[in-house]
Amino acid sequence: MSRPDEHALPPGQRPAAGWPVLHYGPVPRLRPDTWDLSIAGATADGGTHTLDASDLGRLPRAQVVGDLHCVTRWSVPDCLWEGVLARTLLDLFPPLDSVRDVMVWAEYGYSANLRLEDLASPRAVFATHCNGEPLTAEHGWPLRLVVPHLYAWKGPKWVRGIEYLTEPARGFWEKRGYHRHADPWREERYSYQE
Ligand SMILES: Nc1nc2c(c(=O)[nH]1)N[C@H]1C(S)=C(S)[C@@H](COP(=O)(O)O)O[C@H]1N2
Ligand SMILES: [Mo]
Repeated sequence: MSRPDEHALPPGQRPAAGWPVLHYGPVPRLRPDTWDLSIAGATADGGTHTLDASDLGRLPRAQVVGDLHCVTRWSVPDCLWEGVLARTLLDLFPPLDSVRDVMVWAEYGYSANLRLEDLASPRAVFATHCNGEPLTAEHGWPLRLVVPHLYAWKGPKWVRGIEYLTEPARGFWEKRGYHRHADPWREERYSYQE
């Protein structure tokens, strides 16, 4: 299929048919009464900050357009994500100046490590909606991270926490042979390329 109006995809990627659902393990059941988001680790004030759904709902919202690039070689181009910019949370609950690395945690212990600068990029968004609709459970409701300039495994679905790290660490897939940085334009797929 030719898609002349499509912007270029990273090398080795092709457009998906529709929007695939892909994750390890089961879809977690949402417990709205106990759901929260914690910002922990090496925070500037030394505290752990916990936001419940209504706290999150009061934060400024934004829309960003960005692709999903799965390392298994499908991409979903030009999704309109809506939610809270990662930048907003980093500004409200900043890390110590020395922090360079972050772990984003999700239900069932899924995690992804990111450079702080990648999470701080202007299009990194903790999304609640896509293309005008609330995320479905399968796609990460009530909150998923999207970092459009990295492979999609860096965007946990069902996010529960942001941890500021004092030294680099590896998340779920990064421990299982995937790249710690995961720039799709450089095809940073596997850890042996590091
Ligand atoms: N919690 C969690 N988030 C996850 C994953 C996972 O296994 N668990 N898989 C990642 C991978 S590899 C991809 S490609 C995208 C897929 O998102 P989608 O199912 O909304 O298309 O979710 C990412 N986020
Ligand atoms: Mo993926």
